[in-house]
Amino acid sequence: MSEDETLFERIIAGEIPADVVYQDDTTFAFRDIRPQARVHVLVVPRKRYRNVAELAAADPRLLGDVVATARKVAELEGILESGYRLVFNTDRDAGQTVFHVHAHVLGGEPLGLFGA
Ligand code: DGP
Repeated sequence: MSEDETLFERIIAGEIPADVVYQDDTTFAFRDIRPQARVHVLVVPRKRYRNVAELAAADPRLLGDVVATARKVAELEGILESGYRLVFNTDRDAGQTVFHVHAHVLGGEPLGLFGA
């Protein structure tokens, strides 16, 4: 198992410091170390799946927990009304670098259109 594969597990365990925004029984949310927007929080399930495709196939309820936690983060960050973007980078072409599924919660400012 590579360092990247265990990184978020070590953050969840408190072995690597992180700016934790929210946590509950199944999910964990902390600020991205390289923010791409004024608000940039990562939401991960405590249980590790490689990416959102594996999570969706294996445990759709847990995927629902991740999306619900993203909403909670938006509420806590005061961006529920202004809006936010959820991104799951999935494998090579999407540029996924940490292979513990995570949702990027991005907002707090107008976000450019992507894919254009
Ligand atoms: P992705 O490209 O979707 O796999 O995004 C991984 C994100 O993880 C990237 O935006 C930077 C973030 N990241 C990497 N290492 C750390 C770390 O040690 N702490 C925190 N808080 N974020 C990290």
